[in-house]
Amino acid sequence: MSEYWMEEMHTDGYKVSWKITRILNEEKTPFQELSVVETREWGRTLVLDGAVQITEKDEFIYHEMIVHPVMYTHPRPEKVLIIGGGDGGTLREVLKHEEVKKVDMVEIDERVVENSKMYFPQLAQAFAHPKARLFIEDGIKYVKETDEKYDVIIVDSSDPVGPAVELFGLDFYRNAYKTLRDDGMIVVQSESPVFFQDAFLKVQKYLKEVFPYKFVYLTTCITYVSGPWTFTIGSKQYKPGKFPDDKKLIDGLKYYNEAVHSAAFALPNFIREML
Ligand code: AG3
Repeated sequence: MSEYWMEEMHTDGYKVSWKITRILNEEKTPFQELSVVETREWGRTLVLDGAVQITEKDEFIYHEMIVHPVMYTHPRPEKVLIIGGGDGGTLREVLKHEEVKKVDMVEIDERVVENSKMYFPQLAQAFAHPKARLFIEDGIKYVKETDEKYDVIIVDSSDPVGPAVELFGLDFYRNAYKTLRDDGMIVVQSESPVFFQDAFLKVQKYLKEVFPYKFVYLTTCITYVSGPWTFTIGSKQYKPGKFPDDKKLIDGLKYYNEAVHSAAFALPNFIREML
């Protein structure tokens, strides 16, 4: 029987191969190329424009780490906006916080949501939650035009190619600032500081320009094959260094805990020097 391998390019000189046991769907959406494949090592996997976004086996790391540090830092994150995140994983984690009253999610590509409902029901079930509202719309336009104000904005974008380019831009962060309450916080996935150094540096520069406080933290998203993966927080008031004394950790998380929270903000020298 022949073997099928999928290749993912990281740079012109570095790629990773994945053994595929089944192709479940391949389509061209109005915004990007989308495929869902069954991989030998990581289970079901969603790929957008050639870059792995989630695998069944390790999506919990990225989703817990993009959500919980900021949600535990803000004392009352009642109203949350998610930009992107069409698979539903970020929404699932946000809804674990009981103080949340309302989550609006703005995803540009309806096909990502539909594919998630079909192939990743354990993530997409979050869309049915009564506190969640989904808008199929451009997140750039949404923050520019909305009069709503949020406590927390989470930007769960893909790499800065295709539909995500402007989510790494100064105008977007300015509009996000305006869309936050006076003590609001934003967290953005800010890429690998090794493979996507330009994007990482751009996020640092712009968030510093727009927000009084900025913090970088790290995790290891195994299947982004990156070593450290970064998230960056822009904050109007609160500082995230340590897990708050007056909150209780959610039961059943697989990655995040009080110690991981503090440890994530420890940066190696080569990253510190980039800030
Ligand atoms: N968003 C970030 C994906 C970055 C992947 N990059 C890569 N493999 N080069 C993931 C969305 C999950 N909700």
